[in-house]
Amino acid sequence: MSSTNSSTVSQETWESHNKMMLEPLAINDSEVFSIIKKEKHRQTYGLELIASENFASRAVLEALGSCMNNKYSEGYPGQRYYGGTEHVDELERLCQKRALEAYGLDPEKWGVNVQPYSGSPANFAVYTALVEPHGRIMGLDLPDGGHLTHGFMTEKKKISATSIFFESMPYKVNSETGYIDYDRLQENARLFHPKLIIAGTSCYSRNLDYARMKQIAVENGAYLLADMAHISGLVAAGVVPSPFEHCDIVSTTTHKTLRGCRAGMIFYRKGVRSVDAKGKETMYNLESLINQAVFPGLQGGPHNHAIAGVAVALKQAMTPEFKAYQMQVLDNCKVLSNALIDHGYKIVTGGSDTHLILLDLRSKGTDGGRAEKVLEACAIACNKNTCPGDKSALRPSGLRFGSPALTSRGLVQHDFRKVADFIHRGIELTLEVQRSLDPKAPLKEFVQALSQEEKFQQRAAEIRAEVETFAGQFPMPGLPEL
Ligand code: DSN
Repeated sequence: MSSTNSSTVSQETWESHNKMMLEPLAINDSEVFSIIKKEKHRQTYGLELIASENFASRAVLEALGSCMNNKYSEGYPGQRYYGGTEHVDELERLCQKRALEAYGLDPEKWGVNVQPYSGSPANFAVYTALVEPHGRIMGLDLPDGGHLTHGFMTEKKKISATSIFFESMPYKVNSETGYIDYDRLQENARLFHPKLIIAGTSCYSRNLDYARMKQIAVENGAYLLADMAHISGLVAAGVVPSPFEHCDIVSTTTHKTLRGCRAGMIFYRKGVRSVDAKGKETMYNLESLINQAVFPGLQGGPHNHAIAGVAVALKQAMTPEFKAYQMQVLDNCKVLSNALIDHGYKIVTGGSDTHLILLDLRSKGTDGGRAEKVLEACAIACNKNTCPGDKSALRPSGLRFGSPALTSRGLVQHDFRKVADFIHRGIELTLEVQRSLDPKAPLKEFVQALSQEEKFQQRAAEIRAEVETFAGQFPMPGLPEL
């Protein structure tokens, strides 16, 4: 319907405005459309091995791209600061219900906040709720496989806001074995008296000992927070140990192994926290503290389109197909690990219980930064990562690989052997480029040689062409065009 002459601007401009509002992206903004198409091509014809990434399903992306994007609804279901919230209330309650069901949680004993914008805000909300300013937290050190938001700082500088606003003391892995040193964590916790201990990782390939960490937390009167962001899909499928048995709070992102859209959730316990020798009960008081920390403490209106996408992902996570997918994720990761060991590589801890591995390149005489660049030139996406015992985070020795994204495209064991072969060829090329340079040549010189010397360009192009043919065979989940 067109408007009449009563519009503020000329009728022609107004009609053009109304047309613009209905145009598809390809017509309306060909520049952004073409960038998205290029990214889609990269994802489709490359090997996506970044352990924290995945490919969301079509249904998740449809919910994410829906009209739920348009609605403000500060507050919680039934208590909003805006009108017109009946449907977002229904959606948020559905998402909460599915979140508890997906992890087999009794609503009398657990609650969940599904409003965090992502994992970092979720963790900051937990600290804001439970730890006073400059209160003490202990998380796995980032160079040992922890996460920035677990209190990361260096000797020279407090890097993460979680180390600026809270006092952080890291725990470490054993630099020989690569496994978390729980004895040292216990000793240090006895000295440091943390208010909160974080059981969570972003580059650690083994199951965590939640029972041991709970014991350490109880000994110090600390809360135990599991940040299960990397493994939340594996936990939902029941293929790795669940943190819910032992932890007080569980935070997560929703887009890694859980395979939803980018968002976060915080689960918190309700009911009795502890009973003393005289039988006196202390109750948890997490629900209001955490809800208030998320809103109005740190966030404004929830991203209702993201909550819609998460709700869809959680429904999918309760299906037998999702469990089969997660079992395949674990098997594919083991195959990748073993195939790389067969090619002569060292894998930190010797393997994996999860969806990721960390390949240590020190014995090969190269490092993660250089290998990452070559693999990228070969259409293989992964990331450099520090290895236990690395002297400098500026020259990380390892590469982190994960199986979730490619498994979502249907790759199975024999495909992952082929993936390992491609990685091996990329690393061989890395060593060749490196041999052509002074051993102390900086990364910039390495990248120049790779991109400018014809023989290296040609080798990378050959591998890339094979990778693209291989990857292009597998279907890509998501929206058909975008
Ligand atoms: N950046 C994510 C990862 O790659 O592990 C964690 O937030």
